[in-house]
Amino acid sequence: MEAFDLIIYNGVCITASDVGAYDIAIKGGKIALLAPSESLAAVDALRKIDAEGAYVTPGGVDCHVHLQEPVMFGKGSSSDTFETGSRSAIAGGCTTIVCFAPQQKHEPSLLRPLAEAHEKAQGNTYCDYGFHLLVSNPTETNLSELGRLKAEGVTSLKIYMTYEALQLRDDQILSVLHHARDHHILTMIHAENGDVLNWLTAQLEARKLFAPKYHATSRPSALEAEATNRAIVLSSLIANTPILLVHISDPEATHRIRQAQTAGQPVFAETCPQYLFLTRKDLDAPGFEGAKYVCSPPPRDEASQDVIWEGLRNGTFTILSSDHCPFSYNDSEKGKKACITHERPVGEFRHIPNGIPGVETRLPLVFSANKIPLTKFVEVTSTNPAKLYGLYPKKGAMMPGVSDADLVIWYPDDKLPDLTIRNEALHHANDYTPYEGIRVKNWPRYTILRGEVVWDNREIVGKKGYGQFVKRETAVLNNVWKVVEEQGSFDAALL
Ligand code: DUC
Ligand code: ZN
Ligand code: ZN
Repeated sequence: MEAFDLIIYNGVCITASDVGAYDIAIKGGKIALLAPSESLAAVDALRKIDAEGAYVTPGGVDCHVHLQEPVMFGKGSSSDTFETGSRSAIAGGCTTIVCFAPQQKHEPSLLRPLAEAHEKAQGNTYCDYGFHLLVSNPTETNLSELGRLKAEGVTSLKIYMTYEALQLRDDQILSVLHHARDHHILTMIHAENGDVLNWLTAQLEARKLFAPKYHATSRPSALEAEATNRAIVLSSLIANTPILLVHISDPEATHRIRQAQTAGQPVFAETCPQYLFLTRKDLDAPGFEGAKYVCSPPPRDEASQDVIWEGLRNGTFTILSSDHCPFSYNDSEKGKKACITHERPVGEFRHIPNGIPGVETRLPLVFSANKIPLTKFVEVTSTNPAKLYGLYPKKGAMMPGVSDADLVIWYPDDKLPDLTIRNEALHHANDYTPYEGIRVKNWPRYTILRGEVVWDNREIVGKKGYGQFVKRETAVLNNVWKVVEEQGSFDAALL
């Protein structure tokens, strides 16, 4: 019998802390061994892959993915199912996604949305997956279910400060943070001031300004900065409760987050490729085309992109996720064009479904940009998400005997295929990508999930249903929950 299932030799491994030439042996879906380069080339294995000098990284971990959710973000519903979204993930080197189990405003339970999300995903995914609970009805009864959620491997939840279907008041936010703290559950916060944006939207509409570009006008930076600051202040009242501010786009918000981190508050932050590669000028495309870039918060300007890159380099941003939330452009029933009517040929920006696809392009775009060191690239796209969401070191690492054999082998420089992003070459169900025509410098050549090659030279070879639900533990990043245990309670903080 062969000693190993798979050996990858002649590669250069990159982790969040190191770059080095190592061969990798895989057995039973786990990393079994790392050994000096070429030392395993002659060892028996069921399969061997010559990395030909290319980089090998841990599989991508994308913890912000919307799939098969009800209508919540404008008029429209997602074009991707768990099947197509997770297929797109592996084609872009992502081996684990964490999606949302959305609670509707009227729902009297958190466990039911979780059961429904399981039903949709079970047997349908190409990559491993987990769930965050999206909490929109935070009654005491509902929040008393957090302990059950945690036991089921759901150790994070998301709340919103905007969207009619989801927006919480400040007192509700405090209740969520308080309960989440007791159960060591991480709270993700979508920080935009919903009341202000509703008012601005009404002002724009009164002036008959309906085109897609006014989406950005209705959601100015100040609105994100204010809500970010409010979220930080509210969380400071619930001592040591960690929060994660998701999809940050704005320099002022970034600055406020950095300030809180410097003061020792357990504030984490996420950004996304749309705030590094798109700007609000994209929303200004002729006619209705700008709708292809409508997401929230909206892309800002070039100067903001520089601040966001800087925030990745200096550690303000803990993770970089896709916020994959695709709506087809030409679909006039449930896509972007659902808001076009006879009277409004450029649609109505308030109804354009908010969201863009990105789970497949996230790693190639950021890997290629040359703006952060490769170790930082691995840290923010794989290792830190795994640590923050309780997946580490099973995911996001290459620890022999411990980590799942989830890996990406990139192309060696002399074997690069055509690397211009084209929607027709992507694997989601969406009819466009906002990154059409961008040339990237590399792309995952092989994606390996628990020792199985699932993406091989531009071909999906994995099987639907191979993806497994991953029960998550609590966050280990910065020892956040240890601090909560050691430094006392909510009541002590008030006194
Ligand atoms: N932002 C988006 O663009 N889409 C989904 C939800 C969100 O917060
Ligand atoms: Zn959000
Ligand atoms: Zn989102």
